Amino acid sequence: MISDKIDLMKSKFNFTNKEISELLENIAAAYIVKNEDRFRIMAYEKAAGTINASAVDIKELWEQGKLDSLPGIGKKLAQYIDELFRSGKVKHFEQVLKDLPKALFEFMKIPGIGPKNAYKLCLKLKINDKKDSIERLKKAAELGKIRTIEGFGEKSEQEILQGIEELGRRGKRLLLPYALNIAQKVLSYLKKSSLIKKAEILGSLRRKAGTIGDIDIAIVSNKPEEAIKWFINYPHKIRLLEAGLTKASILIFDEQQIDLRVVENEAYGSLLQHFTGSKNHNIHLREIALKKGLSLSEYGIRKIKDIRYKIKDTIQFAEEKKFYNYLGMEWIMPELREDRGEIELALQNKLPKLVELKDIKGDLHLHSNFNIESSHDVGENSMEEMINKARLLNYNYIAFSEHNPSISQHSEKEIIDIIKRKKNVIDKLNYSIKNKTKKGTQKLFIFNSLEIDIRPDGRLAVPNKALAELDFGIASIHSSFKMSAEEITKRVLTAMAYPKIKILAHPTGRLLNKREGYELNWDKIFDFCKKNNKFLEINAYPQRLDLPDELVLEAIKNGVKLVINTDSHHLKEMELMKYGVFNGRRGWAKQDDIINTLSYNEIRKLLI
Ligand code: DGT
Ligand code: CA
Ligand code: CA
Ligand code: ZN
Repeated sequence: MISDKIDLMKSKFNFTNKEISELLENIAAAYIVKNEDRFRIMAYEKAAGTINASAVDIKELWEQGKLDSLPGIGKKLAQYIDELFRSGKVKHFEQVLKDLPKALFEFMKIPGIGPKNAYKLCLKLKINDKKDSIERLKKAAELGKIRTIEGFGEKSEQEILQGIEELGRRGKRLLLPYALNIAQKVLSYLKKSSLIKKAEILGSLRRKAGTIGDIDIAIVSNKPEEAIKWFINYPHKIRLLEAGLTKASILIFDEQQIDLRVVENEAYGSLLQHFTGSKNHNIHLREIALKKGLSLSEYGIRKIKDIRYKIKDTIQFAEEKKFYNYLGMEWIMPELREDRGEIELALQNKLPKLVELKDIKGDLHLHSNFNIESSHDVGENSMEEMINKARLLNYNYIAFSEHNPSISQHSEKEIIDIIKRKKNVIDKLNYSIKNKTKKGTQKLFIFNSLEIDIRPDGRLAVPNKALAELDFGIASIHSSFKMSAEEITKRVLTAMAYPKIKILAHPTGRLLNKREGYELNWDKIFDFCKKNNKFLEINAYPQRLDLPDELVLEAIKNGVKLVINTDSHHLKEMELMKYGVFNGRRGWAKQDDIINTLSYNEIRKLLI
């Protein structure tokens, strides 16, 4: 094992998670262009996704010799990453990439352009270099050159222009777990100094948004200048952006910006409020304050009529709660501060009590390594291992929801046989768990489920006879995204009308920083779910967070019940549940909006 050899290694090469993830994605793309084996391509895509969403620094894992603890990183890949940190490059990767234009990998970043089309564009437009490649592509589109390329039309030309625009808007935003990890490290560094009495994460990170622009931190210190000095000496700093008397900004190794504010304890509450945002929440709050003749700032609340204004006249708040109370409202949970109606409710003391991680009693979307032949995207751990993990998480129930066997590679009979075999295995597991569980200890129940592809026409990718073997089914879309909203809505509703299907997984298909979801007619979907007892998933996987929080709120307002699942393909991923809970909270989900807060007996009635 490589882990023995590389113990306590140090590398002079500073590859960030993002860079490694991009490199692996490029390899996957190169393999797609070269029509390589599907499974190999998927392995690279999966690894890239894992690294991108990882809360832990890959370099740190490598230093500790623990690369193989990452989901989706097999032995071969671990060796390549090892080579990368030792020598700054991977010979095999260079081989794979050497005859491909660099511009290809730039074009791939444009939403809606896949590797094959990107490659075609490079060849036909004769764009090779990375530099200016996007501008040149944009020019070509504007001049109507793209529609003349075989396989492209006026419509795709327009889509490319839109995609380029979106790429510009998107910028680089961090996924929540990664940003949280960085912020916590900075926080613990800050807390090491006796100059710093309190420290807290603010901004979008405190609001638990799915992606984070920059990291904001507030501290309390009686010696602000010295505290700032300590901050800007953070070991991972690569550049100082600004340092003043009460604030400073630095860039750290991944080009990530960290903004720091310092106050004395008496004004800490106002500062927290101000820099938690969101901007829209604060704007609305200011309007309300104005009507009361008050003006808000990071220093506190001031009565406007007081023309002899000096800082002294500002009412300071050490506690954030008191700040909200002064405005006649209850304290608002940071996740709610998006100006979606939370201020109105706070004024009436009617904010919802949001769901919490401890309310979650099970996970209904798990992929074990159960051998469903030729299914894509198989999990890495055995059912037994996942069951043990579920016990550690104190769950009452889980569902194994592997992907359906591929219909192109199996006869109906074979598919039915595989599903029957899985049912047998789960029956046995349930039986043995029941016998082994000691009296008085928590029982764990296992549902026999399946994640079933919704085909382009809405039919499910398994025969009805196989469906009959399941406790319930989860439907989801994994291909043929490009349809009109009406078509895709009809497609989804056709699938959900199967009595066995209870859950629609990752309902929009979005991948953060990568692709927008498909649009559905949500009124129709919500209406259907409510009338027919079907449930929409909040997929907790950090790159998905799907349903998005805005839609969680809409779903709940329409009386639709949701389920928060991790979609784990590895033991470790079962710990990602909290990100789904954050996302649910941002969409105002209460405990009774989420079905996997129910007891086993209650949820069983809903699903079977
Ligand atoms: P991000 O960093 O893009 O993920 O989003 P935020 O919400 O963290 O935004 P950021 O870092 O620009 O600012 C942090 C909070 O500070 C923001 O939510 C609202 C508040 N804030 C107070 N004054 C201002 C201001 O003048 N401009 C902006 N943009 N925000 C302000
Ligand atoms: Ca921020
Ligand atoms: Ca900021
Ligand atoms: Zn899945």
